[in-house]
Amino acid sequence: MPKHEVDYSLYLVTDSTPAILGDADICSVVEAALKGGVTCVQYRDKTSDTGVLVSTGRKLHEITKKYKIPLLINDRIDVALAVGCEGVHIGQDDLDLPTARKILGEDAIVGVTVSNIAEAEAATKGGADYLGIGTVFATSTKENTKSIIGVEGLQEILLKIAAENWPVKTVCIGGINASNVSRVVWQSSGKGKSLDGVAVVSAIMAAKDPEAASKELLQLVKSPPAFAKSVVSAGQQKRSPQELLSLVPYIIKTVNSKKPLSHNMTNLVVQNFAANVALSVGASPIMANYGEEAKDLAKLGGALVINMGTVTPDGLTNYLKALKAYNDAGQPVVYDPVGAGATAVRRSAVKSILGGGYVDVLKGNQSEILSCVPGGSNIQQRGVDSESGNQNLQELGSAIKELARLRRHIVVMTGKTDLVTAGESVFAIENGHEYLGMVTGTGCCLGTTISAAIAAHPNDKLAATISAVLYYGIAAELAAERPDVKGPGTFVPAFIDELYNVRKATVKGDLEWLKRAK
Ligand code: 3NM
Ligand code: MG
Repeated sequence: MPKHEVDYSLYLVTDSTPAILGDADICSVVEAALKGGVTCVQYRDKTSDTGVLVSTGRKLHEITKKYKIPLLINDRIDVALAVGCEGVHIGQDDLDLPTARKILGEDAIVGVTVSNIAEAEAATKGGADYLGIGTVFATSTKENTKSIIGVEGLQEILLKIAAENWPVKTVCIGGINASNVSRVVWQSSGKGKSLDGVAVVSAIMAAKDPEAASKELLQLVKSPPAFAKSVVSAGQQKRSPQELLSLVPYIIKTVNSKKPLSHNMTNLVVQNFAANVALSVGASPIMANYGEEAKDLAKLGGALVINMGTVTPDGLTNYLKALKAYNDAGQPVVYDPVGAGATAVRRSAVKSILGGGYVDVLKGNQSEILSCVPGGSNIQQRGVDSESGNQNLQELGSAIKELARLRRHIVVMTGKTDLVTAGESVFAIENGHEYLGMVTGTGCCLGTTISAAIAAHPNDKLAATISAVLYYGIAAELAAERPDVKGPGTFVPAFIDELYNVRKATVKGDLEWLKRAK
């Protein structure tokens, strides 16, 4: 097979250590994997003597040839030459690429491990056929991996390859398994560039049934994750504010009739308030912080709110479990990165959550959202500028658009003007009242309100999110203007009343309140 026709979809890297291979026979495992659909094999053995490497390599090559699948040797050019297989895979600390190419010739496949853009550029320009990009997730398979780059680091490299139009194939490696592979492939792609495949060691080599494991992985590599079907479409983003506004009553009415589950993993301060807001907007709240419950709850057709206001190590583990459960079920998730930039713990939690799954809506105030920009935001770094807050709507709008495009989700940035975008237009909503900023938990409860709306409208999350923001802001105005409201304290119960009243009025067809939309 000419090397440009090689299919990298499911790339098996072998391991001969007892921890992974156990007492299985490497040739039998590889053959089973090939039966299951593995498309490329790398023989990687860091400890055996050269004689063993060559004899095992030859046996493996007999097998891979039967399946017309290329065999590559990790690191050892000499072994590859002795075996006469299709090529090698070299790491950054191995023999350099030009020398490997010179020894093996143009027809050989030479792949290179890279973990950043500079390495990717050097390998591509040096004539690598494919890049093994990693380490994506921490893995016990390889000791001393240099850097854990996450889905974000992987995507950064893929975006560069797309931008430069580099003619190189790509696979990712490190901690890839059946539970994350669809999501990683989907999330890492952007600007028309996707991975050509994934490389795995333990997910196949340590599997009880390597054939079945390979079959499953191959199918997952090629299928989008459950949540991908309801990502905001280009067409949905093109609608005018008027068109979206006309959908608001319908959205509120559907929440009312569907009574969707709003599963809140929220902070200690606002649990009670959030549950009452959920009830007022017509949702059915459950305040469940234990991740194990999420698998069952995700089947109930609701949405999850992850609010990391009082994050703990346990809490983070629970968020990640719940996030995965909702992603697997294709049910929507709102993420509220409370205090995102405030501490190292929170900055790291943001990374874990955004790298650990897909969130449909990211909602926070200006500094929280800017803390979610990979590598940090310019706007924030200028410091004093953040003082001017919402003055700079243009700049903030561009920042959140970029963020929304990168992660293909909706971003809601709250402030005096609330901004909502799915990556194309930025919608600005001016409703609300200063009392919202004077009582705790109103931001968190907006997350709950959005969760109710997107749970009821999973196929139009943009209109649902905008409706929720508008409804929430107007209910706050109506509450604040009531004669019985004298300040933030009396505002809270009035606000809960007005969320309820506005919903009931809408159901009856009374849309007077909506005239306040601005
Ligand atoms: N190379 P598993 S990570 C062989 O980052 C290898 O370059 C890596 O094993 C890199 O699929 C890795 O079991 C091990 O996590 C991957
Ligand atoms: Mg190496």
